[in-house]
Amino acid sequence: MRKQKMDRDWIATARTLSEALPYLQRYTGAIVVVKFGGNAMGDEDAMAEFARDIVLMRQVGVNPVVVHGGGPMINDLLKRLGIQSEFVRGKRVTDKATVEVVEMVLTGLVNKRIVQAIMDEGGRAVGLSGKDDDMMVCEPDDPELGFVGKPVEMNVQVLRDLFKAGIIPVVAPVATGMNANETFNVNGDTAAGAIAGALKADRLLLLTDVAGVKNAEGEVVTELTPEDVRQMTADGVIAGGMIPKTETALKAIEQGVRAVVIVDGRVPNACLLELFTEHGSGSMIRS
Ligand code: X2W
Repeated sequence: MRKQKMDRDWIATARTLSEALPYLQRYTGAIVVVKFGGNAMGDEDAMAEFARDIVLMRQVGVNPVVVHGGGPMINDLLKRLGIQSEFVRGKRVTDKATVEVVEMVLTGLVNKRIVQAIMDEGGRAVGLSGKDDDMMVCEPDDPELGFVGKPVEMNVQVLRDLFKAGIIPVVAPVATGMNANETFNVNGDTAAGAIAGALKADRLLLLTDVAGVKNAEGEVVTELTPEDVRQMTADGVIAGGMIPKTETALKAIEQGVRAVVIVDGRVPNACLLELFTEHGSGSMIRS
């Protein structure tokens, strides 16, 4: 029903849409890889809001790829099965029993949940893992970590085929190896970086639960060059959990990704804020 009553600021809503036009035009046909971590998908509302943002991206001509994590969900099932698990330098030590659980949880439960959320918002999504069409082929990352993979060969044609069909690919970070019947557990950020690099994506958005990269004074830096990142890492200003993200960012930029943004996923509609407004969100790394 048409409403004449100004029960909320509809004029501002229309203005917001109008102001978005130059951004919408800029991103038409762009490839945007979004890493959606397990911590960000906790509640149903956050999942629905994320899915809606992704569907909106697709609707305005962007080619989004969702690469997800699911660390907390893997922890839950390992615990229920009585399997101990530990992390070394941010990566899960993955033995044979663990890699089976990782594959079940990521390619099953988590991947399908995201596909369903996107479908519920009126998009079209197809779930894949790095095994599908040999998209991501890995070598062991480090002998200490067992079946943790380092991507060494990427075949992303299947993603381009899905873009052409108007379908949003949702990728679980589980990969194949050089030998028959190998399965590797890949860190979600690493997988997103490798996919963005192989696609030479326009943007890689790493959704996190922190405000962004902070300087020595504790303030969020909104724009950094790879050189700034190297310097801040050498100075110990970038440390802990931020290191895998900034390392992923540097590598992706080397491979031809135009910009990587470490986005504060706790902010409502964080992806839209980053792509379609002047404001942006989090820290952007580019040359
Ligand atoms: C991760 C894969 C999932 C992931 C793991 O086993 O937890 C490695 O650590 P989040 O939610 O993005 O942390 N793999 C090797 O990255 O999940």
